[in-house]
Amino acid sequence: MIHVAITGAAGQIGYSLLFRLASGEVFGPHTQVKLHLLELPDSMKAAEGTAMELEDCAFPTLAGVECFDQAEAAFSGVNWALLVGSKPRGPGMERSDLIRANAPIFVRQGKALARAASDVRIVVVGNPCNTNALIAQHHCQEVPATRFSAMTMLDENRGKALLAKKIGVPVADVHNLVIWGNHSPTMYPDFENALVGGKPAETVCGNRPWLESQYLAQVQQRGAEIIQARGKSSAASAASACIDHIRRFSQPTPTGEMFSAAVPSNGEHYGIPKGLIFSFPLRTLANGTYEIVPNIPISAYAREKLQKTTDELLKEREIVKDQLL
Ligand code: NAX
Repeated sequence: MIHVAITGAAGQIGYSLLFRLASGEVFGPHTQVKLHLLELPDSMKAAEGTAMELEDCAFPTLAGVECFDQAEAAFSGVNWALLVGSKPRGPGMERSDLIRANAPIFVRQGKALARAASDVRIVVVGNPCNTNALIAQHHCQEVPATRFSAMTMLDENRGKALLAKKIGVPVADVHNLVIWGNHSPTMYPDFENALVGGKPAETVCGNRPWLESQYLAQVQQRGAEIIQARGKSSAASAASACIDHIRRFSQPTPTGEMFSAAVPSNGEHYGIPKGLIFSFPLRTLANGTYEIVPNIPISAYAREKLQKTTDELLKEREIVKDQLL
């Protein structure tokens, strides 16, 4: 039996995510899943409604759903904690305001995880997800740091889909599109190391100026483009990316492949300062751990992009330094 806690369960990502977790598509048709839904007291009714709908699906793999408004109770004995809930950016709010507003949530949830769970993997989706993960991990020293990650899989999926569409190939032909750094407009979708049908993406695309300008900007700004079109932020695609993220960490990565997620830097790869939650190329190993894929060629062009996103993460860490004591 796998226990999964989802924070912000009554939100729009929660509503897309929960049914897929319950259906057996993530943990397989022979694994029972118990869902722990965490919400703010004001949203408990909505969470309970979603729990009723989950039961009404009669998924054979769903062992039960419980709703909580206390983090420690929700995290008790969970194997996965998906930290989706966070404060949204209000009108006129700067990114630094958002960082500060969310920090206390992740201090509390980090501490609650330390008390309530041990064999757990934590995935932070709620924004600013890298820095929120940094805070939660800091307050949960009882769990190995490598169990914490923040989601950049949506950026990877967006980058693959946009590239496939431009070149006119199926998205399944695009591999190894690594997202480096922060889940923010400074992220770097590494088209220089991506492959299309086994060949360098740049060669197949044949249009470096497009890759450097429109492509990069479109991946980095895709979230804003969706908000403008839909009037709401990405939800089903974010939930889908979260499913991909869990799967990628649960199964050995095929030889020659890699995927993107933000994990704690151990200070040994690509010059990224130790401790930052930074999106790297990763590979899951047969024993269930992962490694940061070493020695990927980094051009001078890419180095400049990595530096920019690193600087932003260092600045974000500085903004929340009083929450990291
Ligand atoms: P919603 O506003 O629809 O839902 C958020 C839910 O979280 C609400 O129901 C709220 O009551 C709950 N919540 C707030 N604080 C909580 C707390 N302390 N404990 C438990 N629940 C709490 O947002 P939604 O569209 O679902 O997005 C959730 C988060 O994902 C946002 O921070 C959003 O920015 C972030 N995203 C992250 C992405 C990524 O790639 N990492 C992409 C999609 C999305 O933008």
